[in-house]
Amino acid sequence: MKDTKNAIIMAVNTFDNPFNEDDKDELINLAKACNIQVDGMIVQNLDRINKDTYVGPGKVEEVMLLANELEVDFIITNADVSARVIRNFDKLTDQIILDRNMLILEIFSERAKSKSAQLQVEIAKINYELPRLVGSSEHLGRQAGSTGGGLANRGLGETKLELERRDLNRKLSQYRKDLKALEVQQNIQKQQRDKNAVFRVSLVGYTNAGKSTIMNQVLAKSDNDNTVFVKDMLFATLDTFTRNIRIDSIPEFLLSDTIGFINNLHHTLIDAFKSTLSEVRDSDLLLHIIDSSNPDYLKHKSITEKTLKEIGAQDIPIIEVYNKADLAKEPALYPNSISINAYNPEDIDILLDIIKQRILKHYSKLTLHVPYDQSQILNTLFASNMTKILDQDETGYTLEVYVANDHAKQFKKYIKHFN
Ligand SMILES: Nc1nc2c(ncn2[C@@H]2O[C@H](COP(=O)(O)OP(=O)(O)OP(=O)(O)O)[C@@H](O)[C@H]2O)c(=O)[nH]1
Ligand SMILES: [Mg+2]
Repeated sequence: MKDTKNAIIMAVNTFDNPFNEDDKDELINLAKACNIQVDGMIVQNLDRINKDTYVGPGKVEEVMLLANELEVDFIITNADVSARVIRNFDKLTDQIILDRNMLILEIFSERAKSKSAQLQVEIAKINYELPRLVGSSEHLGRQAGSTGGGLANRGLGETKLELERRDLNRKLSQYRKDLKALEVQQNIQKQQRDKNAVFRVSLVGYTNAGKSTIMNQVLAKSDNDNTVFVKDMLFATLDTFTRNIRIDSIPEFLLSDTIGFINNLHHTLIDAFKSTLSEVRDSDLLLHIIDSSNPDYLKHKSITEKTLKEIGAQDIPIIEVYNKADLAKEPALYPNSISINAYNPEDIDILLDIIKQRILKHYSKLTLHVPYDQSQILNTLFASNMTKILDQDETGYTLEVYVANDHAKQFKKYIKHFN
C-alpha cells in the first residue's frame, strides 16, 4: 500500500475485548503505519461480536452509510474477522474489510528486513489468510464445467478458491523449509557464541517503549557504534539485533534488541516470531522496558509478561526499567525496578551498573600467574576488558581477571589466589 488510502473503524466493545481511548489511538496508529487515514469511527457495545456481521445487524446499515458518505477504501475492525463476516460484507460493498491483525501483518511484511523475518512474516500471513479465503468459486466452477472435463483438464474443474488454497499451501511448505535451513545456519552461529559463554542481556517490552533507544545509548558508551533504528512508530524493530558491549570496568556482555509486543498479537505471529525470539529465551537477564509515560503502561506490562510466558521465557531473571521518566506524570516506583530517561547518560550509567552487578554474580575475581608460553590462555584473558596486569617477571604475567564461574576450571592451575 503506497499512497494514502482512507478508512472507517467499525469496532465492537465487549467485556473480553474492550475498546477504550488508548485502543482507539493504537488502532489509528496501526492504520497510519499502513498509510491508511482513519476518517470516521462507529463503536458498538455488545456482549459478543456478531458472528455474521461483526456489529449487530441493525448497525450494519449505519456503517455502510458512513463508509459510502466518506468514500473510504477500507472498513477496519478492532478484532479478528471470520471468513463468514468477510463474505457477508463482500455481498454488501466493494469496501475491503481489514482487521487489526491484518494491519499488523501488513506492517510486519513492509518492515521485515532479514531473510528470516521476511519468511516468518510470510508464514504468519498465509496462516492467517488460509481460513479467511473467500472467492467467487461458484462463478469459476461454472466456467470450468462448460469447457468439458477429462483428466487433462482436471485442474480446470477446480474452483478458484481451491487453486488459491493449494498455491498458498505450496508456498507455506516452501517457506517453512527455507526457514528451517536458515535456522540451522543461525544455530551454528549461536553455538559459537554459547561457547564463548558471554553474559546475554535482552531488551524486551511493549512496542514503542524505548528498547532501541536504550540499545543505542548503551552502544554510545561502548566501543561498538553499530546502532539500531529508532522511531516514534509502532513496530520500528522487527529483527533481533545482538551487539557486543565492551565498556570499561564492566565484563563484556551481549545486548539484544527485540521486536516489541502488542496486545492481542495473533498466535500465528507469536508462533512465527518464536525463533526470532529465541535470543530472549536464551538470555541470562531480561530488561523489561516499560513506557511509564503511557497511561496504559500497567496493561502493557502485563501483556509483555504474558507474551514472555508464551515464548517460554518466564523463568529468566528480569529487571523492570520504567522508561520515559521525563514524560511521565508521576514517577513509577516499584520494587526490583529502576526509573530512567533513556536520553540521560547518567541514567544509562545506573542501568549499566545494575547489569554489571548481575553479571558479576556469575563471575569470580582471580589472581593468576600465567607463563608466557601459554599464548592461547593469555589471548583469551587479554581479550577481556576486565583483565589487569599486576606484575610481570621472567616466567610470565601476574594478572587480575574476572572469569565466568562456568569457565573458571580451565584456569585452576594458574591461580595464585581467589578474591
Ligand atoms: N522523551 C523520551 N522519549 C523517549 C525515551 N525513550 C525513547 N523515547 C522515544 O520513544 C520513541 C520510541 O522509541 P524506540 O526506541 O524506537 O522504541 P522501541 O521500544 O524500540 O519500539 P519498537 O521497535 O517499535 O518496539 C522514539 O521516538 C524515541 O525517541 C525517553 O526516555 N524519553
Ligand atoms: Mg525498536
